[in-house]
Amino acid sequence: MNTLLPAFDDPTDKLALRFPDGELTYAELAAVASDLATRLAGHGRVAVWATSTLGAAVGITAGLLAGVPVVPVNPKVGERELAHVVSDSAPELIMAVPDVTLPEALAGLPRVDVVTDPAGVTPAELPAEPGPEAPALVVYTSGTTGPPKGAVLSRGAIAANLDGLAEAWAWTGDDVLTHALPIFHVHGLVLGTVGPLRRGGSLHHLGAIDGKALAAAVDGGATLVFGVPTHYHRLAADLEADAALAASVGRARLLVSGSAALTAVDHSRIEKATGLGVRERYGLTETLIVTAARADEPAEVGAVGRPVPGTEVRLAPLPDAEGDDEGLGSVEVRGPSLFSGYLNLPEASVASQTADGWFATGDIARWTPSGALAIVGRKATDLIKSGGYKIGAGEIENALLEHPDVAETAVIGVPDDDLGERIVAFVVPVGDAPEPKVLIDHVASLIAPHKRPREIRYVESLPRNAMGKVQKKLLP
Ligand code: MLC
Ligand code: AMP
Repeated sequence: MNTLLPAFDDPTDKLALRFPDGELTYAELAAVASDLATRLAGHGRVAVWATSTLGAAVGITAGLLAGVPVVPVNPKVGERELAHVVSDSAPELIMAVPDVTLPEALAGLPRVDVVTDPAGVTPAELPAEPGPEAPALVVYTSGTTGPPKGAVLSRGAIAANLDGLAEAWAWTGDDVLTHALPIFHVHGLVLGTVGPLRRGGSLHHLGAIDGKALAAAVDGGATLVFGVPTHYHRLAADLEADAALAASVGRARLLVSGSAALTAVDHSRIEKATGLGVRERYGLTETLIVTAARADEPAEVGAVGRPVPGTEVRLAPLPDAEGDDEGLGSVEVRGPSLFSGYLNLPEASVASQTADGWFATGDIARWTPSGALAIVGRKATDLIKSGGYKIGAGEIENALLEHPDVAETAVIGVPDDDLGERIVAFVVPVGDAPEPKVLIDHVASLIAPHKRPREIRYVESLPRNAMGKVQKKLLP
């Protein structure tokens, strides 16, 4: 039996994956993915060009069935970041759909075309499944400094987390999940793609967030909706403008938000439009999902639910806790869903743990009277969450400093109704200030478009303390 994806032992004609470019039943997916898996077996790590397409999802499924760790690559990633991901993860091949042109940095890798047409493909025998400690995925995530780190997620961690969430959300093989999340990060990949496949249910990927498409998906049988707060913010506007769409979405069983904080305003807009209270869940790439609001309890605005079954959460006292901060602590996590470490970074892996072996998230929270966790902030000012993406200020500053017109820069996140935080770069130009778009495009092409500043503010100097360190708190 495949312990990670048991539905592939005896695949049925039930729908497994539907993307804007095509769909496959379990029997069809088992055929194309097992055929591909035979070509992956025995490799160290394999990469997938992770567009929001059926082909990318087939590639990921094939890697998991082959027991070979998969590195999902953000297809929008810029040249500098891509070069880092490729050299750090050293994939032995790249899977992509046949008609796509891959960037230069991937040209040296053997390319394996992902076939999504099951016609004429016979299911192949799968290689022996590795144990639960074997790596399943390497997902790149930003830190405060340096390039993104590859978090290694084991098969057992993924299985344990998805089973805990299944308990919290009564998530079964009868559920049809719908979302518009990218499938190269934990949210859209582990929860949003491996999740339904582990349950033996269906995924209906929307491609992009849009109220009409979501309403149609729910009308077509979707029961469960996942999204980042920016998705719900945009959805709220669509649903307020069209009562029929709102009524359709309201027929879903459960709306779930995560990856960043959902504002109370958007929570109530969605509830008013659909009659459904959005359940929040909280997690990190390194820990997978830590807490989740349960389906059988009412949604609690501003709280992210209870620990996922199997996961332990504690709040460590803050060093400078004051009277006002009573009850606040930094979130630490222990349990079977934790990552196995950062690829090639043993010191950073050790540094992420407390002396007694808990993972220190860097988030600050308190318990609510009902026993749920409420996230109130994070320790690092140099981490920005924009649109649900975690972005290190240092990555952007380094990219900007590579531009000849930039003498000094400091990057911060400022509150934004749509993105949660908006990236703003304060720049001291070398001479005449270039058009902001020049610097914005420079960052987008070097690292990734979602890491580009939305705004450049030119200043004559940056506020610094006596040691010469930039005082970001003094930036407007
Ligand atoms: C814009 N674009 C550019 C550009 N400006 N491309 C190149 N150069 C430029 N200068 C492109 C973008 O790539 C994008 O393409 C399109 O134009 C619109 O850009 P955008 O405005 O930046 O996108 P936006 O609509 O703001 O994105 C919002 C969003 C996105 C919500 C869709 O932020 C998103 O997908 N967020 C999900 C993040 C996520 O999954 N996080 C989970 C992390 S795991 P295109 O084609 O992309 O539209 C985690 C753990 C947990 O956190 O708990 O879950
Ligand atoms: P990532 O590294 O992309 O996995 O992002 C993890 C971070 O996202 C966490 O440390 C939190 O700061 C944030 N996060 C995830 N879910 C939530 C949530 N529901 N509410 C607030 N913050 C969240």
